[in-house]
Parts: sequence; structure tokens; C-alpha cells
Amino acid sequence: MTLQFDTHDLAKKARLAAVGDPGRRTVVSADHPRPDTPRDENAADPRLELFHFVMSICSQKSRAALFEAGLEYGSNEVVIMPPVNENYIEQYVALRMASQAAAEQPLVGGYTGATGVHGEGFDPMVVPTLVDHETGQVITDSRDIALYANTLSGDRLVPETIHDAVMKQVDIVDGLPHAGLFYGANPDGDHRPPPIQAGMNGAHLKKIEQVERRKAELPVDSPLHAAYAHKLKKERAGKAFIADPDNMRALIEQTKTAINALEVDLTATRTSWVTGDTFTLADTFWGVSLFRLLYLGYDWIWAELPGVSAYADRCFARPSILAGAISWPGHPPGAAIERYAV
Ligand SMILES: N[C@@H](CCC(=O)N[C@@H](CS)C(=O)NCC(=O)O)C(=O)O
Repeated sequence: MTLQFDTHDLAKKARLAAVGDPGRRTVVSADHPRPDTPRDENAADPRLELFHFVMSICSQKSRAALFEAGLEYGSNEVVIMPPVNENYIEQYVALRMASQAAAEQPLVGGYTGATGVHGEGFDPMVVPTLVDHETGQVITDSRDIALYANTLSGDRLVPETIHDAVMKQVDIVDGLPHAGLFYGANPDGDHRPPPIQAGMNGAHLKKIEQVERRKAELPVDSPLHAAYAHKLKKERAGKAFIADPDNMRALIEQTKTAINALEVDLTATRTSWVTGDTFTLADTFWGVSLFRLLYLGYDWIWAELPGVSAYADRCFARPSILAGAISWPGHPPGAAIERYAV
């Protein structure tokens, strides 16, 4: 089923209301991956538009996948950090609510620490969001965005012959608790870079305040009240979740298990990439994910794993991972950025 909305109208309203600085509205492509070509607001809309944020891991996966697919898109950088939270602006939420995912899934109500959609429900207020003006679709999840890019590219990211092996890895990465490891501290030694430790201190509470503020500004009869109410439930659950050291230890254990399994897979295949000699969406997702873990100081997990260590370095040199994640301008500083960004 394809829902037909006026994506031009919805995306334009979201762009103008939620991307405060026109300098953050650009056009990006694999040939020109840096967001420094200003968008001509009077020109026809590019077919694809992405709403995203520099250090959102889901945005990084989407940008890297769009790069691998060789697709051009209008780049709309939404600041998601409190107290700015442009992602809570009504027009942006309205755009996400026009997606098929919003129509099909229950609204988010809980917190798992992961960023994949399974188990939490539909979050109406996060990035990334991809708009395809040609088909009238709004795609609201990084895995779906990557698969959409794959289809448009004629299966460049998920070759049909190795589809199941690639998707198995993609789903492992999608289930990793990246949100929890970013917002919450390791109770046995917090190695997140100082700007992240400072920025994440009390972050859920700050998000709750911003959602409440935006909700209070909605017209009384707005159909979006439920979306805001559900986001509040998730953020309250997240605040309680990361405050419990046992929860944080469980997330770290889960991550260790996945990385150990990756070592086993890499050792078994003895190829450059996780499913063989071809770089695929599995490597795009793993590369972005390993870089995030490195940035947050979790690379001790694979320090003694030669397969993952070498694989991580190969991934970090891949142009799509560099362009979409590591070198995207505006990333907060940290040892990993200094070492790998170009
Ligand atoms: N399932 C979604 C999750 C998206 C998500 O969790 N986005 C985070 C950044 S990676 C976000 O926008 N957080 C802002 C907020 O919750 O206010 C996806 O994979 O795209």
C-alpha cells in the first residue's frame, strides 16, 4: 500500500519550520558528499529529501547507505539536541505522521535502549526521515531508508544472491542498544568523550521538558497530541531505564555478545567484508555502528579480537562511512574523530 500525501507541501513546511538555519538546507550526492551546496528553495524539489542530524547514528547509517546507492538528496539538518529539539516541531512531526509506518504501527510507548523499531513502536519525533516526492512516500526508519535506497539503486547494497546473509547482519546491528549506550553511562567506567558526558547528563529530562513545551503550544484540536503523549512515555521510560546500573550492564553485555559473534563470522568467512568480498549494507551498518562504539570508548570490547579490529579499520576507511558518519561536518570532538576524520 502506498499512502499518497502532498509530500511537497508537508516537506516544505517541515523544512522551513524545523531546519532553522537555511545553511543547513543543502544538496548532497555521492559525487559531492559535503553539505556545502546551498539548496535553491525556488527550484523544483529534488526527488529525495532527508531530514537528519550530524551525530544521530540512524542518520549516519542512512547517509552512508544513500552514498553507497549513489543517490542525490536534499539534505535537511535538524538539530535534535536539547534544548533546541527541532525534531519536536509540529510540522516535522506532521511529516513523520504521514508515513506508512505511522499508519501501520502503534505509537511508541516504552524504551529498550535500541534504535531499531522492533519492540518500541513508532516514534513520531526522531530523525532520520526520507521523503520521495516521486512516489509520495515518507520513510521513517534508517533500516527502511537504507532498503529504499537499495531498491532505487538496483540492489547495489543488498545483492539478491546474498540477501539473507546481509539482512541477518543488518538486523543484528539494528538491535544493538545504541541509544542506551549514548545516553547512559557505563557504571563501571564511563569513557564517553567529555562533551557527550556533559551533554547527556539529564538529557532525558531536558527532552521531556521540550516535548511538554511543544505539546502545550499545539492547537487544542491538533491531531498530534497523541504523538507527543507517546513520546513523553518513551522519554520517561528511558530516563528510568538508564538510571539503573544493571540495565546499563545488560546493554554492554548484549553489545559484547554481538561483537564476539561478529568475530566468529569474520573468522569463518576470511573475506574483507562480513558476508564475502563485496561491501554491502551489512558492512555499512556495522561500519557506522563500530565507529559509534569506538567514539563512545567501547572499543575495548574488540581490542583482543583481530578479525573485528582489522575489519573496523577497513570500514572506517570506506568513503561512504567517512562521508556519511565520520567526516560529516559538525561532529563533536573526540579521539576517534581526530584519528579517522578527513
Ligand atoms: N528506528 C529509528 C530510530 C531513530 C532514532 O532513534 N533517532 C534518534 C537519533 S539516532 C533521535 O532522533 N533521537 C532524538 C529524540 O529522541 O529526541 C531509525 O532507525 O531510524
